[in-house]
Amino acid sequence: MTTSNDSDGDDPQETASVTAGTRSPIPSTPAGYRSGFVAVVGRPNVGKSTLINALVGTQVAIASSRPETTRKAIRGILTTPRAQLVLVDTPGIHRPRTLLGQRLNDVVDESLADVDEVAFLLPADQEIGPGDRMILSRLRTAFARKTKDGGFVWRIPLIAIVTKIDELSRQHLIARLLEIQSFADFTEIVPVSALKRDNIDEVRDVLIAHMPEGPLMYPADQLTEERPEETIAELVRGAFLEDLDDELPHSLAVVVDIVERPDAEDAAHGEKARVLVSVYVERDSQKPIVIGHKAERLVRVKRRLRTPVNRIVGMRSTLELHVKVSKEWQSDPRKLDRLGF
Ligand SMILES: Nc1nc2c(ncn2[C@@H]2O[C@H](COP(=O)(O)OP(=O)(O)OP(=O)(O)O)[C@@H](O)[C@H]2O)c(=O)[nH]1
Ligand SMILES: [Mg+2]
Repeated sequence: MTTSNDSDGDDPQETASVTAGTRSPIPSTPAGYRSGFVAVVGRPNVGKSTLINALVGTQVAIASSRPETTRKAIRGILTTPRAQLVLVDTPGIHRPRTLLGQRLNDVVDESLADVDEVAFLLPADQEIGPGDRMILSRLRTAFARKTKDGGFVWRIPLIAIVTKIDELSRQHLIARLLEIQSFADFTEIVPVSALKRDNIDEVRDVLIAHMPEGPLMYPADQLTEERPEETIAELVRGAFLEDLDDELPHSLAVVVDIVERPDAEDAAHGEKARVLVSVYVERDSQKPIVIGHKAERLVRVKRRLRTPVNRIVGMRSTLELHVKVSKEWQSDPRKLDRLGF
């Protein structure tokens, strides 16, 4: 076990901040500026969070190889000299099996209200399936108007983004693009590989081109709309997702209980902020797995998160992880409420 160098960030560089506490003022908006909200929707695991992170240029949303990673409508903010896009990450749309799944679907419905544009993600390496047809019909209900001849017109632009194009050959990609073109009357279709950063700029430009004119809503250096507590909770959950295998990740819920900053004088004497985090599992038997042999998993997660947590808090911080059991929280409405779902 390596416990050395777990000293919670002694490098002052680590506190250099892009997301730290103080925000710049919002400057006046240039003429012709475009701005608005983009809902990013699609089946679980199609690459929504990965694409948003690639567009924003930093990790605002956690991504993992497991379906149903995203549980909250995280908003990533992309600001360019021409436009500001607020990218609303959504949980993958699926048929719910648990109360948690049902609430995740409600999150999607809420995040669809009031957007200016929809990005519908379809993976290049899979055929269009019933999940995609269900999403399309929900989008029609929310965003389409019936025409006299029985067809539909979209009230807002619907952009198809074909993800994971690194997974297949050019020839197969062309066939997939044609299939997607006949699937729905998309405003535009853009292929991308977020993983290889292939065509990211094109995705950005297409999303901007279809945005209405509007003012800057956030300072140019703000990358997410989450409170620091929420961002840290997601980072902690993401670190455990990476570190754990199999079913356990679905049982995890993370809440930041408090971020305690020292006053100016104590901070000047080198006192760190304290970040108290509760990590909930569903059963007693899961607790030792999350903690790890001789607490090595906790140590590993803390070490991995030291720099990002320091950045978010805006100063050197001690991350305290407390693993607790909240029996069957995924199907208990009161517990779901308390955990913020
Ligand atoms: N090959 C390849 N894999 C990708 C690409 N984009 C995302 N992935 C992988 O696909 C998996 C799912 O990515 P996420 O971004 O978490 O997907 P999501 O749509 O947000 O998933 P949910 O939140 O569960 O709905 C991860 O293992 C990613 O690394 C890509 O461009 N190419
Ligand atoms: Mg996601």
